[in-house]
Amino acid sequence: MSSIKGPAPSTTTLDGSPLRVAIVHSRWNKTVIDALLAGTLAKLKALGVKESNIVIQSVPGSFELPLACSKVVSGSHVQAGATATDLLGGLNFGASMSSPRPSSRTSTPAPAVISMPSQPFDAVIAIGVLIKGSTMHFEYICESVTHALMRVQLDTGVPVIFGVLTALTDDQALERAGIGRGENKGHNHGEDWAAAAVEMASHTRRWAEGKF
Ligand code: RBF
Repeated sequence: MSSIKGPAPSTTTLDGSPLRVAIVHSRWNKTVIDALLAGTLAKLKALGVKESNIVIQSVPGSFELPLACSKVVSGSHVQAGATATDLLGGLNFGASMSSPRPSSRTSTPAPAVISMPSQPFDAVIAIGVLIKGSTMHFEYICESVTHALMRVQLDTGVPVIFGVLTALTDDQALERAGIGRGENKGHNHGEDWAAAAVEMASHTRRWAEGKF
């Protein structure tokens, strides 16, 4: 019998073309992270999100995700409100999918006119992979990260998509990234996270305008 699990398709058409999305991912369990990141990116683009409107940042582990998401959201508001002349050479979320630009300065910095994105992030996708080990770390990190990511989205009003796998075994994690070692490759949940980001970002924009 086929599984009854998983999200039903959205009842609204998903259009990512006006949206700006941040992906914040951890680097623990990199093989799985890389697959999830690829699935997320492919789906975001398939839903119309422009490459120039996707920003990717990484942090060491899942425990770092909530603060990073919070700062990325607030930084994007600073960026959107900033003038085009960046005398300080500061925030650089405009680097999009390429490598971050070094923020080093000479002693007499010339005013650099750069094109600053005028739009804060409409959604943030937090991606991490927690795999249970022999100590209590797994439980503590899962619990605190889950609660904190929820807090970030409620505090900022910007959807934070919960792309954190909490797997009991390596195989569980691999299957949820679509790269299972057995016959069943599983499903890449990154695709669902991208769709959730576009849907929640669109809803949030509409609801904020009092449109239902
Ligand atoms: N981070 C993850 O993203 N996934 C893990 O499975 C994971 N397991 C950890 C296990 C131990 C014993 C420790 C000490 C850390 C682990 N971390 C893991 C890293 C954690 O999220 C964080 O980056 C570090 O604790 C530094 O704050």
